[in-house]
Amino acid sequence: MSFIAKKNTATQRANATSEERIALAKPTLLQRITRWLGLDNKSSLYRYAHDPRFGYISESRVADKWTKTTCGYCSVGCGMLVGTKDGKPVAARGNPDHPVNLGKLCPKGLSEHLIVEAPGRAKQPMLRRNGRTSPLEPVSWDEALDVMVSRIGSIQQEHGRESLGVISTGQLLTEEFYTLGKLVQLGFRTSNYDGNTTLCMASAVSGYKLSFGSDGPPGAYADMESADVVLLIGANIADNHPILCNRLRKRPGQLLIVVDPRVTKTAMMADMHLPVKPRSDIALINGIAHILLRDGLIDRSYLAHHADGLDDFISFVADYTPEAVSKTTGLSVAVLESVASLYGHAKSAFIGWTMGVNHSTQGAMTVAAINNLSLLTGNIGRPGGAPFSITGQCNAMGSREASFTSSLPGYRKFESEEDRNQLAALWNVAPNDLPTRRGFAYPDIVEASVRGEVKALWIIATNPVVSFPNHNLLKQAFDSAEFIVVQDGFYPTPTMEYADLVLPAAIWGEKEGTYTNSERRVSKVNAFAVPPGEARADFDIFVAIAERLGVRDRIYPGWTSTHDAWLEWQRVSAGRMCDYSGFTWQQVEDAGGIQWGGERLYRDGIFPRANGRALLHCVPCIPFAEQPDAEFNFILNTGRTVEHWHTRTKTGQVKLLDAMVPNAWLEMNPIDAERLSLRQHDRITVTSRRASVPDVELRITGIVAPGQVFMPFHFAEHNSNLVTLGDFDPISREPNYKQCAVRIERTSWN
Ligand SMILES: Nc1nc2c(c(=O)[nH]1)N[C@H]1C(S)=C(S)[C@@H](COP(=O)(O)OP(=O)(O)OC[C@H]3O[C@@H](n4cnc5c(=O)[nH]c(N)nc54)[C@H](O)[C@@H]3O)O[C@H]1N2
Ligand SMILES: Nc1nc2c(c(=O)[nH]1)N[C@H]1C(S)=C(S)[C@@H](COP(=O)(O)OP(=O)(O)OC[C@H]3O[C@@H](n4cnc5c(=O)[nH]c(N)nc54)[C@H](O)[C@@H]3O)O[C@H]1N2
Ligand code: SF4
Ligand SMILES: [Mo]
Repeated sequence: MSFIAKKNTATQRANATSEERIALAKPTLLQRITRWLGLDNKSSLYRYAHDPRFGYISESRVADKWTKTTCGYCSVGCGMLVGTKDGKPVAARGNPDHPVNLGKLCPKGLSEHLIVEAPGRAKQPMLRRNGRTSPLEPVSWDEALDVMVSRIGSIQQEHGRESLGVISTGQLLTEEFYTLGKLVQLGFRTSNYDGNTTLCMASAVSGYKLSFGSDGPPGAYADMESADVVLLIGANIADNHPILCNRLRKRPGQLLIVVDPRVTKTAMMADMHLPVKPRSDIALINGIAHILLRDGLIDRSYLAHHADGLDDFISFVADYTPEAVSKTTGLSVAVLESVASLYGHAKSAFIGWTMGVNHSTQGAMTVAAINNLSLLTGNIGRPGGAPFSITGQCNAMGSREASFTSSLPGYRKFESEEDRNQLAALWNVAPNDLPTRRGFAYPDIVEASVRGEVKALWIIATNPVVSFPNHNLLKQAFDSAEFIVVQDGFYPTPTMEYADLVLPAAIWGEKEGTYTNSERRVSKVNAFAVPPGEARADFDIFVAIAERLGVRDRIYPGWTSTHDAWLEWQRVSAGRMCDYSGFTWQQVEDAGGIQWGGERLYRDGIFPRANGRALLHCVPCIPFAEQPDAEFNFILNTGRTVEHWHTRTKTGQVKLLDAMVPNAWLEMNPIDAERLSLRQHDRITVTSRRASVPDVELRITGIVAPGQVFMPFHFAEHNSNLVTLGDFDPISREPNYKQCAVRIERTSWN
């Protein structure tokens, strides 16, 4: 290049086009470095980095505008900056000023901007004109909404209002949950409204209510950071809440104890890993309580002032001797003694849990048992001491607080006349317009549809064909429903196979409002892109439906944006535990999120039960229902991996993530593989009493113990929920996703 530049005359340079002029010019230092690094447009590295097949477009990271927002994947609630260039999203970065993540993001967050322009977005309403066997055809919004309102209207007229079931999510804005709740309650007037949060956090909600009288995670991430001992039970944060790992070990001498049947990445980080037998956690917790009582490691003064039930509890846990608990859990007596001693002597102890606890027919009671430990040692309401449910989805908290899943808005109780009267007054409706008890929970909506009681389903931002347990039952429910609407940001999704009508929705990045994370922190979510095609924000869809139902002015007076919903939600939540009235959108954005209830709840030891005291529960450890036997000799555990989000409608479209984990696998211990003469990467079939999943890749690994296998639930093509069990917690109605009996064989193709 420099040679050419020298040879050219001044005239040549003067006549050259601007591009030629650049070529003729002597390369700048920057250009030379660029070429040396292989980043100029002739190098193979450059070509690779600009080939859309690889999904990595390096040049495009140079943004001309950065928008502050909150990550739309998990409940950690990381603050981020999304860079756009000429209006197109090109980069995502952690917001260094956000208190949750201080500039860090995990791989999903770092690539989240790529989902907005992914090819698989839903762009227009689609309708089947002649029953489920006819194709989905594009229709106008007017026709789509007219069909929806008239079909649901005639079904409700014939079979009653409760024949409509609504299944929503933990992934909308709080403002949208509030808006949807009003529509379901006062517009469609059905109480059969629940969501995927029952597949997820319902056990934590029920467990908190059992122990403390109300939902509401008592602790905060700061407690995880400052605790002497952090006990994580059935929570694999290294994969599923990666940025929370930054809180650990900041404090010198902090001990991390992880309870998980698998040697997860989180277990690998731990000072002590307790590889308990599946579902023996209650025995472990009761066993720790037994030792604490025996050794006088309890906080008698806290218990005397703030908790009931100690005498019954003492006699109940007498049977949970270290020897008995050792048998049930598979842990040695020495390990049990040492864990109890570490927990009991800690100045502050934090217990975090997630789906290894909640996904069980004893989920709610396991949560109550965890709360027992915190109460016994006074580890609640003070720095470092907390029982703490680590939430799942970005706004599962908002759905719990603002919608009607397990309570009326603002954690008001259906069964409380005072709560109903208060809400009716705020809404300017008659008190008897509000139901006196909650409707069907998600699995009960499904079962009611199988029975023919629920005839119309409206499914919003969830993908049950992949995520609901025991798929056969769900299929029966969908087959017998007369009319199914699926409202989703992507198209097609597996659930849309059953949809009569598809409503295309805007997603994260295209909407403005708030999410609330695991530690009750309300964070601002901002738009940096416009929805593709004719997709509309869920809020706008709800308002348009209200308009057609003729209730818009009554339920959304003067509302034009999610901010109007926010303002009303502030009034409705005022004075409640989840009080949003003290801060504005702007304040939330400026502060990088504000925690309702302050940093931690129950600082004064007063609990929202009738007498103000918490309650210790006697929780027996019951073996799980489907134990392995000669025919189905493995226990199947299901869960997640860091690269993928749930049913992969989002991460499946991010090539960088999808290429890392492109297909499902099954983990099996080398001892079992040898016994079955199976080799690494063999294709195997997983069979339970309900169904088979063929052609899954085998991973032989010590991550799982002998007799146990693990499979991710992310893959529609290898759907683990064909084989999982349709058993639900009697209190929370949460599914038992983590244990069922299966057999494993090499896939045969004849
Ligand atoms: N990358 C990624 N992150 C996510 C998600 C995602 O899909 N992908 N989803 C989000 C959501 S909605 C949720 S709910 C969370 C879930 O986050 P986690 O609960 O961490 O996820 P899981 O992998 O379902 O299950 C956690 C662990 O429970 C263990 N377990 C199974 N049985 C038992 C048992 O009997 N006792 C004990 N103690 N442990 C057991 C499993 O071995 C597994 O390691 O993650 C959130 N974050
Ligand atoms: N076997 C097994 N099954 C499980 C679990 C397990 O551990 N094991 N975990 C369970 C748990 S904890 C959970 S939370 C569930 C999750 O299960 P799902 O809720 O079914 O999972 P997602 O893939 O997150 O589905 C969300 C859907 O909403 C769409 N979407 C995203 N954003 C928007 C939006 O803004 N508006 C609209 N309208 N749509 C949007 C997405 O495209 C996607 O189709 O799975 C449960 N299923
Ligand atoms: S940890 Fe969760 S909130 Fe943070 S970047 Fe990753 S997915 Fe997003
Ligand atoms: Mo979840």
